[in-house]
Amino acid sequence: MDKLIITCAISGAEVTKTDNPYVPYTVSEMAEEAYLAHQAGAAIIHLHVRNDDGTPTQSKHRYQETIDAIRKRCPDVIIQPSTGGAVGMSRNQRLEPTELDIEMATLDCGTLNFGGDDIFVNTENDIIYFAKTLKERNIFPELECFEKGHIDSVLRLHKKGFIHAPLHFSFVLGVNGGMAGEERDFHFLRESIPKDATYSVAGIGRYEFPLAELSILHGGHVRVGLEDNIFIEKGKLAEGNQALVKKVVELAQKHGRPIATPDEARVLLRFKEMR
Ligand code: KMH
Ligand code: ZN
Repeated sequence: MDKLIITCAISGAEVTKTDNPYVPYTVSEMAEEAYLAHQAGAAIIHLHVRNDDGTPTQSKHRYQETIDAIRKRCPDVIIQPSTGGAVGMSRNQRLEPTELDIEMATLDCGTLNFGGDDIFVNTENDIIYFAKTLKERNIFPELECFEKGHIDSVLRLHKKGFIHAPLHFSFVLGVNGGMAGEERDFHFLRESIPKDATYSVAGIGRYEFPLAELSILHGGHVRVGLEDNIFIEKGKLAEGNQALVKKVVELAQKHGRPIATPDEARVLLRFKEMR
């Protein structure tokens, strides 16, 4: 089995310090959380940025400041800005960080309810537009799929030439409005993608570690972080992103799966083969 690529989603756009005081807002908090996660074994930092008051922003200036601060602390880590942003943001707002010198970003592959009255909108034209923009800017997309229909959309758009190989999926499971993260859901999704595609799994809330372990066992990769889950165990808040990454590393050790460095992750995901 390949080495395990761990992504840490350090901040997200929705979770707040009221939920967990370790959620980073400021540039220096972001850099510290990214550094600690990387030290523990994260090869990729999935990044949303915030204003100092915690409100989400897709400002390319704020991303640049944050990326510079992270690169100062851990120059080799892969930084993966979000193009999902927060619910309600426009296409152009969401794409702002792709104007920067980055090697990877998310590409959200379908619309879904997002709890309460929220809808996370990703129309087919949005997906095509985002895919085209990332391709033109030579940015490697991680294909965020919140349910099986999103995978089907990716495969159709790939066939039509809008989404290009190498295909690297992220199954984000357990969002209120998306697919749950039970074991059968995981198997259904991993069996639905092409044999030469890679995938990572992000379990929301209580699904985080059970899905991480399944993915470790079946050759997939793993995303954890305060964006997805604020607890280290039932009822106990995680004391930062590092604790969540460490727990995945322990699971990987238990199952004999070594951890990939950022450079090994670049090779495993085939960054150089973008075509
Ligand atoms: N914050 C969510 C609305 C992504 O980063 O690409 C979208 C999200 C997905 O987190
Ligand atoms: Zn995100």
